[in-house]
Amino acid sequence: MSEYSEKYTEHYEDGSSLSFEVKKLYSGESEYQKLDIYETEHLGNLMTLDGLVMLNSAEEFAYHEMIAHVPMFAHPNPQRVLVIGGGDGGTAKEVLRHECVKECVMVEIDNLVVEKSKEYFPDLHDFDNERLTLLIQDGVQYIKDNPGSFDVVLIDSTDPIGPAVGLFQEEFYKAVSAAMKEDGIFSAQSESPWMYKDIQKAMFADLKKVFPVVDMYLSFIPFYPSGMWSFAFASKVYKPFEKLRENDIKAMEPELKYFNSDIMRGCFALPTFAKEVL
Ligand code: AG3
Repeated sequence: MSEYSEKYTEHYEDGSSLSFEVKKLYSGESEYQKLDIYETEHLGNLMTLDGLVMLNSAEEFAYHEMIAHVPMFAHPNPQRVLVIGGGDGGTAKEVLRHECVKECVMVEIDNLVVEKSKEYFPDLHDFDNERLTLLIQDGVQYIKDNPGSFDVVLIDSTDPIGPAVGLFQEEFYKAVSAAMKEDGIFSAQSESPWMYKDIQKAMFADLKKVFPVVDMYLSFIPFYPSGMWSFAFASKVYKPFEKLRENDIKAMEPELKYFNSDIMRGCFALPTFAKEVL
């Protein structure tokens, strides 16, 4: 066993970090980023990209259920859904739990993440689902080429470094809006209010230039810095609870481990220091 750490450099300069006892299973590099996979003692396998924690198999549900089900249940009838990034397949798997979804298109730039997720995270994804269309290409370009067709768009990216930089810009959000139907809903991982406030401020300011409804919601995710993580909710028309599919939430609840109808309402409650970002 050795120790893997993600340093809290953005916020604390005292060298504190998030650490796991690990055994390395895989290490490789694609043309986009460095991918490492470790085995942990109690939390299953752990994936990092460019040294940043993406997920572990025991706790991934706190991220994937929340990025997917909040916007999905806020939409009255999501049939066509687009996932940008999310190469491990976890976000698309949650989307496909919704029976109303006719097609989930997942656009991931880096095939290495998809391949290694298949190998090391067998329960995380639903890649064989016939309603899933998996494309290995640049999501920014895909969005530009496919206007008007999606009910829900989800951005499951890494931090704004390397291949994800373009996913945090106003120009991209404009293209996302154009790719959405007139009542479309969007969500994206939006970092931690404790650690990445500057990124958040820029991101939410850009989203507000493009979408009439912009809000932030939280999940408590032990494998990310600070344990408190946020998501941006943006929409062309509907507010989060306006068209809430309450009965569908009740029907899915027994399958899920984090999301439920109380969380749907409660996750938009923000501590005062986080609210400032909006
Ligand atoms: N998406 C990455 C969230 C950002 C993590 N940042 C960090 N550790 N500093 C996760 C991919 C899961 N599908």
